[in-house]
Parts: sequence; C-alpha cells; structure tokens
Amino acid sequence: MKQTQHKLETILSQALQEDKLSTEDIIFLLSLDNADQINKLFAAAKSLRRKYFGDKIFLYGFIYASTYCRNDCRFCYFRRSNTESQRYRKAKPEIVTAAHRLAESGVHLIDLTMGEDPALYNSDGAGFERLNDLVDSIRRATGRPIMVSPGVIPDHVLSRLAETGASWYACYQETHRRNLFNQLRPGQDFDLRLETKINAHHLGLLIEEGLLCGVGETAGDIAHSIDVMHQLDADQVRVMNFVPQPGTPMAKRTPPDPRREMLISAVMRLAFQDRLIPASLDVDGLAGLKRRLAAGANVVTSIVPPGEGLAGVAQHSLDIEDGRRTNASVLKVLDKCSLRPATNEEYQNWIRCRRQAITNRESDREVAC
Ligand code: SAM
Ligand code: MD0
Ligand code: SF4
Repeated sequence: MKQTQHKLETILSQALQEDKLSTEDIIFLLSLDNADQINKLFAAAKSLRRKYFGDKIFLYGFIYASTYCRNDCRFCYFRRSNTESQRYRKAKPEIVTAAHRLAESGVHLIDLTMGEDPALYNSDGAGFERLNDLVDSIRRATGRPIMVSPGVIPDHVLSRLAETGASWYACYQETHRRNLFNQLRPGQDFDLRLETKINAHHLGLLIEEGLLCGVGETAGDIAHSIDVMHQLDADQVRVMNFVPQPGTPMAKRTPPDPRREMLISAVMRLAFQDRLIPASLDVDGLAGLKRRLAAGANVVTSIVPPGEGLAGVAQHSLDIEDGRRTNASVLKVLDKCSLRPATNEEYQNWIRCRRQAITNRESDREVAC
C-alpha cells in the first residue's frame, strides 16, 4: 500500500511536470482500485485541465443525420443486421434547422454524424456531394465550426470537406489491436480506418481518435492505444464505456465498471495535457456528466435538441426528448462544478492554434501498429 502510494505520487508529480508516461506507468494507473488513490489521479487530471484551459469548457451539439449503415459492428445498435433499431435519414432542411437551434442554444461546434449510409457511397458520387453541400449549408446557417463523423470516406471527399470549411474529422478506431478490431468491426479495414485519419490531418482537418472500453481490452492494450494516439498527434481523444445494445451479438455482455472510462479518461488527460477530451452525454446521460468533468474532461459532447426525432449512438434515446441533453441542462452542471462555457471566440482561437501547429509540423509521421 505504502509502495503503491509512493509510486502513484511519483508518477503524478512527473506528469504535472509534463514528463511522458511510460507504458508501465499507464498500466499502473489503470490498475488503481483504492478510492483515495483514484481521487488523487482525478485531482491531477483536473489540475492539468486548469493549467491549459482554465475554467473553460467547450460544448458540442450532436446531429445523427442518418442511422442507416452498411457495416455490422458487433457493439453498435445501428449495425446493418439489427432489425430492432429504428432507422431514419434526415432531409437537409431538418438537419439545418436542428443545427441552427443548437447554435442558438450556445454550442461551440456542430458534430454531423452518420452511419456509413449506403446512400452516401453510391457510385456516381452524389451522396458525397450531398454531404459536402450539407456541411456548407450548416456552416452558413450557424457560423459554427463543424466536425464530420461519417465513418471511412475517400480522401478526395475529405479534401472537399476541408475546402468547404469542415474543421474536424472524427473516426474512432475503438482499439489499436488488430485482432480485437476485427472482432468488433468485422469486415472492415483496420489500416484504411487509421490511414484515413492521417490523411485528414495532412489535409488540414483536426482529428479525433477514440476508444471503446469494456470490450475485452487489457490495460496494456490501452497503453498501446495511447502510444498510437501520440503518433497520430490527435487533437481530440476520447474513451467511451461500452453500453450493451439490444438486438446485437454483444447484448448480453456485462457492461464495464463505470469507473473504467473515468480512469482511462484521466490517464488521457495526463498523456495529452493540452488536447481536447470529451465527457459524452451518450453513455450515462446528464447524470454522468459531473464525474466525467471531475476526471479532467474539457468538452461536453452529444448535446441533442429535443423534438427533432434525433437519436444518440450508445444511448439512442436516454435524456433526449425530456430535454436533459440540452445546453441549458449542461450549463447548470458546469456552474455547480465551478466551470464555465468558453466563448465562441475562445473555441475558434483554440482551433486556429491547433491548425497552425499542424501546418508547422515538419516531418511525416510513421504510425506503427
Ligand atoms: N458510423 C460512424 C463510425 O462508426 O465511425 C460514425 C458513428 S460514431 C458516432 C460511432 C461511435 O460511437 C463508435 O465509433 C463507438 O466509439 C461509439 N459507440 C457505438 N456503439 C456504442 C456502444 N454500444 N457503446 C459505446 N459506444 C458506442
Ligand atoms: C458523442 N454521440 O459525442 C456522440 C458521438 C461522434 N463524433 C460522437 C459518439 O458521444
Ligand atoms: Fe455503422 Fe458506425 Fe455503428 Fe459501425 S459504429 S455499425 S460504422 S454506425
């Protein structure tokens, strides 16, 4: 116990001085199970957030534009073969109206997400053209930065989206172990998913990388992912606890300990001190926000307007229609945590600085898995 305490204090004080965490350090931190020790880790994560971001929190509105998908991810409610999930494909005016409502409510960014909708990939390119036009319309209607999360798309489409004014490309590997990836995302190309992010970065888009936890990964696998995320130089990094979904092959899996996501997220704050780390409302709804912020997150994601018939991903309906995933609800929690929403200018400055950092980066990176 005393030895563990000493080791913990050494690792945390090194991290506070910006020393890189070793694989062994990460595995050690992820094995903590004493409440006092975990609280020390969270306190260090919070103090690093304060050092780089003060009391500012960024807020992301979420629009799940189409729940059709050509893929069959074993963990996902919207996998192609799940007959239990309700499908919709929102038309442009509905999407633009929802984006406008979100912007009016005060979010800093619109995250336009979709399944890998077969309509997007039709051979004449019209689907990608519609996506590009949608991004353009949302940008004009809201003036907010836009994140696109459409799954894997060709480089020429990413390039068009960057020109049209998208700021971010989000695409989560879930794990950086090929075997586990192939189990979770059967029939999908591990390398293509990773390379698409690297290419998006080269095209000047900021990138978000993400992990799913509680799906059979070890602490060593998480440490490996953190290493790959470093090599990617990801601008936003996340982890989400797996939520079992009805109608899927993983429906009966025992969900992970709720603390697992928080521990990994706090370790991410130590490892990616000046980057963005989301607290998603999509796992435990509004009730889970405070503890995610307490683990060092500095973005709130999956803010969804009610009354638009829009779904979440891991929690397709939790807290949406009763207005608990709105900006107004989030602001009350921020206030209780002595945090405040950033201004739009502060968020846009952060994006500008990161983009500059990417432009200044000289050599090409090799990402080895
Ligand atoms: N279809 C695109 C894709 O897969 O990249 C965009 C959708 S993206 C929002 C879907 C992400 O939500 C996944 O990458 C995964 O990290 C997360 N997710 C999906 N189902 C989940 C579940 N059951 N529990 C937790 N997270 C889940
Ligand atoms: C979230 N439901 O932030 C969203 C989604 C896609 N870029 C993000 C997983 O939780
Ligand atoms: Fe489709 Fe994305 Fe769900 Fe996989 S995670 S089934 S790609 S919507």
